[in-house]
Amino acid sequence: MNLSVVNRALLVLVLSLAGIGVHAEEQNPMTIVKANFEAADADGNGSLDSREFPALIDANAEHKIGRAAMVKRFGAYGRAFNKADRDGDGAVAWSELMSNRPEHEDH
Ligand SMILES: [Ca+2]
Ligand SMILES: [Ca+2]
Repeated sequence: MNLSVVNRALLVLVLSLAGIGVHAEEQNPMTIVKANFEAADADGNGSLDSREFPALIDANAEHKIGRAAMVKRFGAYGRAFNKADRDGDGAVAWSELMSNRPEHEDH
C-alpha cells in the first residue's frame, strides 16, 4: 500500500480547495471594478471618456455591481457618466469613480 502518497494527494487537494474558497470570499468588488475599468479604458490613458464608459457599466452589470445593471437596463449611460465625471472634464478617472461610490451618498 502507498497510503502516505494518497494522504498527501488528499491533503494537497483539500488545501487547494480551501485556497480557492478563501480566494472567492476575499474577492473585493472594487478589485473587479478596477479590472473592468482597466479593460474599458481602450486607449489606456487611465480615465474613461463617454465612449469607453458604457463598457465599464456593461462589465459591472455582468458582476451585479452597484447600480450598473439598472443603468444598463435603462440605457442611462450618459446620466451615469455625467454623475461619475465629478469635475466635468469629459472623462471619468479612477479616483472620481472611487469618490462616487454609493456609500458616500447619504441622501
Ligand atoms: Ca481612456
Ligand atoms: Ca473627470
